[in-house]
Amino acid sequence: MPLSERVELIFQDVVKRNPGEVEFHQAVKEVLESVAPVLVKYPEFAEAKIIERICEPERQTIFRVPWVDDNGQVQINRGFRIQFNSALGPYKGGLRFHPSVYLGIIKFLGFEQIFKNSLTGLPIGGAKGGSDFDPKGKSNGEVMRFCQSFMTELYRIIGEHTDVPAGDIGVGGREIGYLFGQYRKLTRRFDGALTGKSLNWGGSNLRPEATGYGAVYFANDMLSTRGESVQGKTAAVSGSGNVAQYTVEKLNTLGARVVTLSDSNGTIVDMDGISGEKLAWVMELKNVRRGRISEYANHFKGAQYLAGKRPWSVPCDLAFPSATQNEIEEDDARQLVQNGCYCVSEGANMPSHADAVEVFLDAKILYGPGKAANAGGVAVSGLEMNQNAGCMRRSREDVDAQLRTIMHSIHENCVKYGRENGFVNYVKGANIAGFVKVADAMVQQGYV
Ligand code: NDP
Ligand code: 2IT
Repeated sequence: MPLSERVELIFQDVVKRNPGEVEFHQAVKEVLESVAPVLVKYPEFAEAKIIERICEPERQTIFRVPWVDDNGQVQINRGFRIQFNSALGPYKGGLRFHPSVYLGIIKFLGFEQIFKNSLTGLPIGGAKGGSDFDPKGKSNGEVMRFCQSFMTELYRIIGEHTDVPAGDIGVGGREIGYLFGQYRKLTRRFDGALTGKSLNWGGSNLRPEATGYGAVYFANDMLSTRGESVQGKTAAVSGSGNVAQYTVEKLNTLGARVVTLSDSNGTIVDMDGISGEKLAWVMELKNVRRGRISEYANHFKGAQYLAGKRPWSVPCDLAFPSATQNEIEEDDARQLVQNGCYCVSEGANMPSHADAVEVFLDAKILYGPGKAANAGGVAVSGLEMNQNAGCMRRSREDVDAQLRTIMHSIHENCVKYGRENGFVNYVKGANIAGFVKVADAMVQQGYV
């Protein structure tokens, strides 16, 4: 049977075994399409059934999370941890708290994480977890009680050498604090079983900044292949959370002009640029007051609010999708390209729909997929694990230098595996480079 037919059958089996999990199917399809053509070079992968095994999580845990709200009512959420692949190291990946969370979302994120973590060059496997809990509008007390209940199950399956969760959508410094407190109480251990911790109790310098900074470093590396940089360019950023904020900060520092931010209700457009003092205001709005981005347009005259809209109709040179999956659809991608956007660096995980990816690749723009462009976050988490294990802390400068080196080497690997007649297909490059390393490790470790 021709190889592509075999891979297609494996994919059909994945769909059958994981019914309704459309985001997971989307993530698997993209990776299999990239790696299928190179599999002829690696007959040992077929013999060891690497593709079949890599699509099946090593372990999946689903649990009940009961908690009591401020009115004394019992609430019940569902918790997940998908420990997808540990061939390269302990499971590693974030926790997402968002009402849209279900098995298919956590599985797609865990699957992507395998290849992303492999690309960082650090010894970390792939996992993801979370809950359908919605932190929006909840008091600190409610968030704390939820986190404590969540950890009361999770602590059994995590640990510094086993599985090391971190943040993602809806899980930032506050949530990691409550989760770590409960972990420490239940286990009587103070160790690096979570990353994204606060600086004064085991966190790493630059972890909050790492994903956003990394996505900008990756854009700069892509632009350098055309003798350019982000300096002087106009950028559209989506989202207004952790990744978006530090993407804007780094773009400002490097001399770009950021004209948009958004949340799930709409987009703000500020053609003068969301610079220094305005960004500080956004950080206070989102991280302290936990307000909505629409308030920006009331506060800063000259800015506009596009209710219910995404940023992609605003003309830009560079786009940094930093909110959520499938936030760029085919029409959005066409509009971006038509308006002159020629570099997309994904801070979010799988923000471009498969049809949108096709548009970017057909237009031969610089398109950096999430598993490469946003790997800076987990890379600095890996450095946090390393610092915790050695009971030491690296300086901001040291971590930043390592982050740049890691992003640079991810870029080099994408170019190495993704070059096609003078064009770099970063999707293919990231998927193949990430996959081959994990597959080799799986072959060497036997059928487990
Ligand atoms: P935050 O919770 O800090 O911010 C999320 C932002 O995205 C908010 O502005 C939120 O708006 C918006 N958003 C969330 N869901 C949706 C939706 N369904 N539609 C539109 N907007 C939405 O999360 P992060 O910044 O940490 O994460 C953003 C993205 O980056 C995610 O895809 C995440 O997986 C990815 N990522 C994060 C890393 C990290 O280190 N934190 C590392 C690598 C990738 P609203 O307030 O309206 O919900
Ligand atoms: O998607 C991601 O890479 C993250 N949310 C960060 C994971 C981590 O372990 O730091």
